[in-house]
This record gives sequence, C-alpha cells and structure tokens, in this order.
Amino acid sequence: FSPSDATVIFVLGGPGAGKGTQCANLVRDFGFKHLSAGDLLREEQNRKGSEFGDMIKEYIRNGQIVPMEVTVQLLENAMKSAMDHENKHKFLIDGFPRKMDQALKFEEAVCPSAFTLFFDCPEEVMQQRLLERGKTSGRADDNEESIRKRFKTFEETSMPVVNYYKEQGKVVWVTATAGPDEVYKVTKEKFAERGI
Ligand code: UP5
Ligand code: MG
Repeated sequence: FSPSDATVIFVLGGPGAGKGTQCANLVRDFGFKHLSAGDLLREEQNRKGSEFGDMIKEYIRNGQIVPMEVTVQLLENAMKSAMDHENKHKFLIDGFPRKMDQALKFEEAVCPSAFTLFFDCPEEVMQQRLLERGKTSGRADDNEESIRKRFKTFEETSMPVVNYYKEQGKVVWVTATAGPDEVYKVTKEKFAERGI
C-alpha cells in the first residue's frame, strides 16, 4: 500500500477545542483510523532510544511546533502501518498541519487532503477545559503558562493554515462551544453534506 491511496481528513482547532473527543466519535461511527500528531510525538518522546525525545519535550512544553520532518515521518509511518496491518485507508489526522510548511510538505510528499474539519472554540472555554483536564491528564502542557503559549502559536501559526484551506472551500467549520454530544451532532450533519 502507498499513502497516496489513502483518504485524509485534517482535524484542526485550538488546544482543547475537542479534536480528540470528536475523532473518537467519528472512529466509532465511520471506521476512520485516528492519528493524533500530538499523541505520536508524545509516544516518540517516550520511546527508548529516540534521538528526538528531549527536543520534542521542550517544544511541547513551550507550545511550539516540532520541526515538520519529524512529525511528517511519524504520520507517514503510522499511515503505512495502518494500511498494511489493519487494512485501514481513511484517516483523521488530528492536530496537523498546524503550520503552513507542514501542510504543503504533507500534501506534496504523502497525500493530498479531502478537506479540513475545524472546531471553532473561544479561548476562555478551551482554557477552562484544559485546566480541568490538567488536574489528571499528566500532560506537561496542561498548565497556565504552557496553555498561554499554545494559544499564541495557534493564533499566529495554525490559523493561517485553516484560512488557507478555507479560501479553497475545503473547510468544514463546526462551532465547538456546546457539549460534546451537540458538537458531534453538528459534525455528523456537516459530514453528510459532504457525502461522508
Ligand atoms: N472536552 C472536549 N470537548 C468538549 C465539549 N464539547 N464540551 C466540554 N468539554 C469538552 O478535549 C480537551 C478536554 O476538553 C478534555 O478533557 C475533554 O473531555 C473536554 P480534547 O478532545 O482532548 O481536545 P483537543 O482539541 O484534542 O485538545 P488537545 O489538548 O489535544 O489539543 P492540542 O492541539 O493542544 O494538543 P496536541 O496533542 O494536538 O498537540 C500538543 C503539542 O504537540 C502542540 O502544542 C505542539 O507543541 C506539538 N505538536 C507539534 O509540534 N506538531 C504537530 O503537528 C502536532 C502537535
Ligand atoms: Mg488532542
């Protein structure tokens, strides 16, 4: 199998917008393979013998974007593995691309995206969710200082990616302020409009 045979939907949204939560719903109902770039980076960070562990740790704590070569490679490997071993070829790529260079590189070198699912949520709401989750998540970036940095990176670096795809008519835009069930209901309706 080659990644270019895959169907890829990018899932974007600010930190705590609910990307992971909604991806789990979509996996259950539509059989997508869910690949979270953040999860893959955290796994790589913890992998014994990884040459990138310390670097990834620093970037994540500071809410900065890890150099794209690392992330694109992790995603490509995970896609190949899912295609070869699980016979999955429909992917939700969660939390990626969050910088223009990643978007261009991935679509050129791995696979073009069908569209981007974007969860739009105000910062106050996201902050509250993340601080609540931070009580038990163990995530090194679920603290006030890291959250502030993540929001800044999201606005300055990741929103341009969303707007780039929006200009091409390739964004499914979902307001993500309500509870998880309501957000999912709207997501499913919009997927149906796209023929999914
Ligand atoms: N929750 C979810 N939906 C809710 C709702 N509708 N109402 C009420 N509560 C809701 O949800 C967050 C919390 O909110 C949970 O407790 C949930 O129950 C609740 P979740 O679904 O986890 O939101 P998500 O958007 O996935 O939040 P996450 O924290 O994962 O987003 P980030 O984008 O910040 O994290 P990610 O793991 O993608 O990236 C982390 C870091 O990795 C980045 O900051 C960056 O440093 C690095 N990174 C890269 O360098 N490159 C990449 O390509 C990707 C990541
Ligand atoms: Mg997530």
